Amino acid sequence: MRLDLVSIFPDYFAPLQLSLVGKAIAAGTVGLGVHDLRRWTHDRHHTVDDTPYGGGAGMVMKPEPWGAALDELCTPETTLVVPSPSGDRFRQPDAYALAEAGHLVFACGRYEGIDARVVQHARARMTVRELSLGDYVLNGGEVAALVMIEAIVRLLPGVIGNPESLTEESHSQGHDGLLEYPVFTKPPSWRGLDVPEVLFSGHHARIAEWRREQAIELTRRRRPDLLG
Ligand code: 6GU
Repeated sequence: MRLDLVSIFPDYFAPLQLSLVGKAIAAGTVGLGVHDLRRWTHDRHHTVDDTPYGGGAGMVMKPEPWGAALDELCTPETTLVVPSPSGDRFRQPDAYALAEAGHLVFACGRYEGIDARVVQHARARMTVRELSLGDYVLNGGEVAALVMIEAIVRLLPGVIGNPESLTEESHSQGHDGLLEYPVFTKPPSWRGLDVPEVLFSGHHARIAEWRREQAIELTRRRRPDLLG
């Protein structure tokens, strides 16, 4: 997979060199390009924003630098991801769908957002997903892009050592969209707290049943919206 990230703060993406995503880049599973939007400005001050038509607080990102950046980086095969608090909610199925793409470009806006004509223009030329992490406001799309990239890249073939761990986790298909059951390791007793007896039984069916009960109970308590 090829990933191109456009931002006025390219340094935000330094952590992508760490851990699992960093290894995927080093191994060539992911090709990464990080681009400073100001490269596509031509004035002396490298201006990327201006006041909003219609008035109101804050600044809006100008369309010209974004248009030039996307013209250079995108093809009709690109999926353009635009992190935005007013986008569709990013969920695990979106991570799976985006992991199938050959080329993702993340357009990370700041201020009150990007002039709406940029997405309008791109929609006629490629697949565009405007995506939000949830119901809170970040200062820009960079941190949201980091979150989405981690969720996507870990699904690529060969990135996670044991692919079975993907099907056993919260929000996965193999777990029926339930939250994950609690997990334990040695020692069997720690600070007066004991690991549930059933996990020592070696009885795989009973363990699976206990884990499913725990997952359903946890989901009912914390995320009833996930239950049918
Ligand atoms: Cl994707 N962007 C910003 N700026 N704020 C957010 C968000 C995205 N998702 C939740 N809040």
